[in-house]
Amino acid sequence: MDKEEIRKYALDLGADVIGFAAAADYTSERTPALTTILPGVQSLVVMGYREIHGANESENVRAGMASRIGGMDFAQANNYQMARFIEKKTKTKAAPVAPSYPLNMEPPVMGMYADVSLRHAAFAAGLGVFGRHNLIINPEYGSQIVFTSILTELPLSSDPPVKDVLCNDCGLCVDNCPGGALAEEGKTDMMKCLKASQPYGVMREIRYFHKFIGATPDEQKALLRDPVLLPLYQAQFIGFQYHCFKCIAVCPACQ
Ligand code: B12
Ligand code: SF4
Ligand code: SF4
Repeated sequence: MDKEEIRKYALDLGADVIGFAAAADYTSERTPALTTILPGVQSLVVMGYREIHGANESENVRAGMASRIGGMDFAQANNYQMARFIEKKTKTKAAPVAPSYPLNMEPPVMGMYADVSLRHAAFAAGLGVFGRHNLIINPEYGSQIVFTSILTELPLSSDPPVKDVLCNDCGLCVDNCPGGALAEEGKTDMMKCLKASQPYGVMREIRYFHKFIGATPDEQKALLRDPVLLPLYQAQFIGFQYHCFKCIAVCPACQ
């Protein structure tokens, strides 16, 4: 099976871009070795999906979030299909990796690092370069793009790297970040981003339950009507939330 057959299948599935990276060209210091996932890994197939701009740019947080949930489900299903396609056609092993979650939540990782860094995978597969927002800018679709990847045992060569400078250093991502998470160049302050982009995440839940545990029975009754409880309840079944898309929505690169 050659790259062209895989590329065609990916585009037929609905991926907007696809690239290949030899496992040796994937460098991500903070994430585990790829062999811990697939011992015989030789290459990564990386697919990219343009995001829906109207949803990401909307002031209605549910629009962006609904679009992201749909996009993740679509991308995850395609990733699974691609892994099946490769295994069936080639009789080699393939391992699809999650577009975001599940993450390793055990200490010391605690959800901070994925098993495969999809930004570094996309970079190695020639699908883009890092911008000031520490995300990958794709030459065709800019910053509003998400990635998935499949580890394979196929000896595929890396696609040519993107050589162009795509970030013009305009600073719009930094200035528009509601959490001030991008102030330091080359680093996203994770806690600041999380506070702004996932307001009903685990930290809020812990604060709520701390308050609940220390309260009198009457205060506990009142806390059951606290306006924060319903969004926390909703977050339980929706899963991780995305309430902020500013750093990608304001980026003019490749638009
Ligand atoms: C955990 C996670 C987060 C966490 C923590 C981020 C973190 N520590 O990296 C939080 C919740 C903060 C987060 C936020 C966001 N995320 Co997020 N996140 C992830 C996830 C699941 C794992 C990331 C990871 O392992 N990071 C750890 C390692 C890779 O980071 P690192 O080694 O420290 O490298 C960093 C720096 O060293 C620096 N860096 C490294 N090399 C270079 C080179 C240059 C030249 C520069 C400038 C910087 C640079 O950039 C890296 C990222 O900060 C990935 C999916 C995945 N599996 O990769 C999505 C992912 C990175 N997220 C994504 C997105 C879109 C977002 C958000 C916009 C939220 C949203 N609404 O979607 C924000 C953007 C924040 C930002 N501007 O950085 C996309 C990015 C797509 C893209 N175009 O690049 C990914 C790839 C998901 C996907 N399937 O596409 N995320
Ligand atoms: S997702 Fe929002 S809070 Fe997080 S870095 Fe981007 S702009 Fe800042
Ligand atoms: S908003 Fe401007 S500074 Fe930020 S990544 Fe895009 S082009 Fe670069």
